[in-house]
Amino acid sequence: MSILSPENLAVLEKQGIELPSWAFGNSGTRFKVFGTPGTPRDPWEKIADAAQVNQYTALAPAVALHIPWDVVDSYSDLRTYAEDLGVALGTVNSNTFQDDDYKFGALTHEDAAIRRKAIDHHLACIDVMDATGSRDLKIWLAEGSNYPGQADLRGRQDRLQDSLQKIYDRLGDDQRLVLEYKFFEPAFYHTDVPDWGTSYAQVSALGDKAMVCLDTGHHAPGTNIEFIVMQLLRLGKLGSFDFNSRFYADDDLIVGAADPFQLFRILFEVVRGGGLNNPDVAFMLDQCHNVEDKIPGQIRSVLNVQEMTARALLVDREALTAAQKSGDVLAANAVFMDAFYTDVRPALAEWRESRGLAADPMAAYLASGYPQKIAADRVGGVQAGWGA
Ligand code: PSV
Ligand code: MN
Ligand code: MN
Repeated sequence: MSILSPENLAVLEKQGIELPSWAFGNSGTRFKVFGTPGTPRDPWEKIADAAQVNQYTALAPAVALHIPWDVVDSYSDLRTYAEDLGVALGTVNSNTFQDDDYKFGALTHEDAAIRRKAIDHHLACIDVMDATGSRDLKIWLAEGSNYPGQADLRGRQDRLQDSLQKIYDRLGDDQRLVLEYKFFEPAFYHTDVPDWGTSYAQVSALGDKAMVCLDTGHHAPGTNIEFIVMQLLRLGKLGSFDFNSRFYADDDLIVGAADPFQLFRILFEVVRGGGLNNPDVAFMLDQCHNVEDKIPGQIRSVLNVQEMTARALLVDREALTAAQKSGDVLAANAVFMDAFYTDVRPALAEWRESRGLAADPMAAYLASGYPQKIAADRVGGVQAGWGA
């Protein structure tokens, strides 16, 4: 008998993780961008590659777009193209960090004309969402200051609220705004949305259609991220995850690669807090593949999330609660660790086969001929966007 119960398999079957279009482009550090043969040359090819990930894993039913990195003439054509390949167009990410006008801020800028330009960009993103059928507008702001005294911290917070309100007011009934926080970078002294508390305060003032986006790589080292997950779920304001992993800063490495136990702890709080397969909580990746191939990198990522979700589902919640209530510290910890140390990979492979999928999605993709085909067909792949 499988170690995964029919109930747990039914939960896993519903899991969907949105892929970032930019994961399929070339990316790198400020030192060098290494190209990969077969890198997509346009948004259409990024979506075709994302569909491969879904084809072999049945885990990645949507692709997030980034505007203007993914600008096309017709978003409804792009939507049809994606749907024909079995994926939906997901979150639309705005970009106010690559324009000279935004050197000293966008939604927080002192100059009303620059704020207006940044607001209009977000309204244009919502137009894109109308055409793609996307629900979420994700806002990450590269705004802040480098030197004490450089900026009016309070004034910027007030202007941010005002700008966000104007964007929020344009959302359709079924659309949402998710505000992503990050504690540093590109600014180094202060950041205008540095933490979950600031994001929570800002989105709470907007209304029910505004939520917090938690990017796992956007916290100071040592932060207890699962506590934040618990708190945001408790408050009903966890709108989405950007999953990735990090050793040092915002490394954007494959989720679960740097600290699998942290991913387990996060997913346990998701399960415990009712966030799994909850339509209000979007699971997304936000990663870049600098040295590894992109499609296999995304396959590895979604499988990591699936494996760790399966382990989180294995926690014996009854035994855990009993140990917690009786103050049995070591028994409680043992129940938790037992699930973490359980290797679910053979059971997942067997289950995949029972659903007509390859037991080993990575091997199946590598044997499919697709990597060779795109390497031969595509010349001059694009950068992910950061260097663009
Ligand atoms: C920058 O840190 C960032 O990685 C944010 O996490 C966004 O989600 C992403 O870029 C795309 O704009
Ligand atoms: Mn992110
Ligand atoms: Mn980031």
